[in-house]
Amino acid sequence: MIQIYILGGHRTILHFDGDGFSNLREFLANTDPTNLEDKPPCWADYDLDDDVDRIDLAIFASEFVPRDCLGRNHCKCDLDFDDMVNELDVRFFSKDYGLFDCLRR
Ligand SMILES: [Ca+2]
Ligand SMILES: [Ca+2]
Ligand SMILES: [Ca+2]
Repeated sequence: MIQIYILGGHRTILHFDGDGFSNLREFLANTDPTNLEDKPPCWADYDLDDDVDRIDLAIFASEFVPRDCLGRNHCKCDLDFDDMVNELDVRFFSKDYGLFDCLRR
């Protein structure tokens, strides 16, 4: 959570171009937060079946516990790469939930 403030302050959780994704998400995905057409790819398609559905939710829920994701405990649901699956990852996951055609994004 501390990294969020270092990366750009409170405004990084906002989104300015209206594409529905936060500036932090666009920063992490290397997409343009001022371009409505440039959107981050699906991150939460954990089972790689081209959508983000209840199966991905079950995978997310299995990792959503306070634990260290470093080393052998790698967590695929740590979407912001802060070595924890926490509330910020929930925010990212919830934005992806219901997306389909993930392989074409
Ligand atoms: Ca954008
Ligand atoms: Ca999926
Ligand atoms: Ca995380």
